[in-house]
Amino acid sequence: MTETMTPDAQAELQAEFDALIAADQRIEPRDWMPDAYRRTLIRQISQHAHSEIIGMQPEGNWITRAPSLKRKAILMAKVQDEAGHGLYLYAAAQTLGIARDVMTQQLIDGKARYSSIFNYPTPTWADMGAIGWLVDGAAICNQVPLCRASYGPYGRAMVRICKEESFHQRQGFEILLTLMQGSEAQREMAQDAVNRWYWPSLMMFGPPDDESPNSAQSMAWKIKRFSNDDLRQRFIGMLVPQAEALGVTLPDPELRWDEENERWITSEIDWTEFQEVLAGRGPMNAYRLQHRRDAHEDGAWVREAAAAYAEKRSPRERSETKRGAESDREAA
Ligand code: BYC
Repeated sequence: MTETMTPDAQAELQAEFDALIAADQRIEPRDWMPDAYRRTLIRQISQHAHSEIIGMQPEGNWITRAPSLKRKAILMAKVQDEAGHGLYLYAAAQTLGIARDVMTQQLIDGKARYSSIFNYPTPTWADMGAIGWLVDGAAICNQVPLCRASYGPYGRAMVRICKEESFHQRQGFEILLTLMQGSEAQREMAQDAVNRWYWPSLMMFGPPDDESPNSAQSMAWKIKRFSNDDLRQRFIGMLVPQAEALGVTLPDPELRWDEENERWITSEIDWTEFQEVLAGRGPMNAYRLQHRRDAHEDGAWVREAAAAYAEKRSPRERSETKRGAESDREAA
């Protein structure tokens, strides 16, 4: 549409868009938006959706082995929440004109990114605690500002997601607290999990600011509100007192507060490891993708059956379902 417009009409639309962003108003799916803004949102939201879906795997690994019925019920509910987050996010991306099938195909073909953090293994029960505390904790830090993202459907999806993430973070903290109050072996298991997840959780915020090609533009468009390094700093500040309360040690001997510059000093993050994971060479990349592909293939009959069922229903039944869905939306 943009290509066939006169330069004046295009400039007017761009000015309206710029004014909405400057006034901190929301851009909605019906509004005109620059192609690059649309592409950036599709990139970020689809990556985020894929992260939630792949992120079900490391914890899914422990559902059958949770130490009690209560722990199992909580873990199942958490993993289901993650599926739900993936669905809201795919739906938000769809409002930008990309089909769900296309995004799914990009993921299973190994052409889409998803968060680096989910390419690490979960060998012990304490990993469930460390994921909740550190991974969901980092997610909250990163995602609370996204509730104010300039694109309406993304910001609104994030509000609900953040509420659930904060519950997830507390359940992880509580798993670690229980282990830390247990036997020597349990305390060691908790500390070992924290040692393994701490650095990858810091990498979740993305590369350092001076190596982050997308940050400046995403911040100008008010999609991102804070830089990768600022959020990482905020996250460390959140962890330090919580680690103390838990009785675990954060595995960084250099970690200290620099009073003068009001920043946390840390050891250098191993960015080579991060790049290796992004290139598909992390400890679990191949496994995670294969597992997702297998699940997609195993689920083919469900998709076919749902499509055949929808096809078989009379036009009247179909329009009733549609009317019902519309009134549900209005009620919401
Ligand atoms: N992993 O210019 P930059 C969850 C890529 S799931 C992989 O800074 P941007 C949960 C980046 O995409 C939560 N790739 O990018 C689920 C870019 O590559 P492309 C997941 C990364 O977009 C289950 C390149 O590096 N959260 O909470 O400005 C259980 C340069 O980076 C990563 C989200 O998705 C990474 N860690 O900033 C438990 C949050 N970091 O696309 C919990 C939404 C960077 O140019 N996303 N890259 O090829 C964001 O906030 C931003 O996209 C990022 C990156 C901060 C991640």
